[in-house]
Amino acid sequence: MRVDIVSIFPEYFAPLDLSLIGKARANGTLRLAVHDLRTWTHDVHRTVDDTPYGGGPGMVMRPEPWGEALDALAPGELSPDGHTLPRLLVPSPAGVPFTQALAHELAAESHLLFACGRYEGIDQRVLDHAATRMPVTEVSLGDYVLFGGEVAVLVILEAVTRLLPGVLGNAGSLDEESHAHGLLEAPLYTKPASWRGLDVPEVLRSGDHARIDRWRRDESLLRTAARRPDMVAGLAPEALGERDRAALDRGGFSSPPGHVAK
Ligand code: JD8
Repeated sequence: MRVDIVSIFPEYFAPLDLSLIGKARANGTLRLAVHDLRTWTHDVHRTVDDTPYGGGPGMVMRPEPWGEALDALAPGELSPDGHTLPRLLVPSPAGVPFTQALAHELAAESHLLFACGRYEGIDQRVLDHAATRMPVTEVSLGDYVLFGGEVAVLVILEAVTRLLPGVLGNAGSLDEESHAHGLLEAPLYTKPASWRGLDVPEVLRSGDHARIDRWRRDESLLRTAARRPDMVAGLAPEALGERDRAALDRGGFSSPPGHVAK
């Protein structure tokens, strides 16, 4: 997969040299380039922002440097070669929520282009113009306010890169994490069996895999009901069996509507 990132803070992306993302870059799975938006300014001050039309606080990113950046990185059919039509991703608190499902969708693309806004954001015409030449998605990490899009791009790239073929070893391939089966994961333990007076739950040391599976399932259900009632409410009725409903009931949680026991 090819990835281009445009930002006024290219130094933000230094962590992408590290760990498994760094390895994916080194072995060619991920071809990543970070670009300084100011490359596409022409004035002595390398200006990228100006005051908002209509008034209001702060500054807005001017369209011209963004237009030139996108022309250079997504030139379309007229390009000399080596260029593919990218999907443009623009982090914004007004975007669609970034989810594991969207991470899977992005992992199937051949070329992603990220535009990192700062200040109050980017002039809308940049996105409107880009949308006439390539798919554009405004994406939000969640309902809290960041200073700009850089951290969102780090998060999105980490979630996407680990889905690329060959990035995770066998350990990860089967896992398909909490968000796939719709529940939070049960707690984890390792050695020693007793630590500072706290013991690993006996069931996990019993070797009884049926009991262990049932215990983990109960813990997942109770955790999810306590922390993410929205996820429990969103489960398909057939996702909860009798024993699941009994576990929730023992924990003082009511199960969402489902099949009535006969
Ligand atoms: C991009 C500028 C800051 C946004 C005024 C100052 C994502 N989940 C998320 N929260 N915030 C962002 C995000 C914030 C950004 C930019 C993403 C560019 N800002 C602005 C509008 C209100 N502040 C985000 N993804």
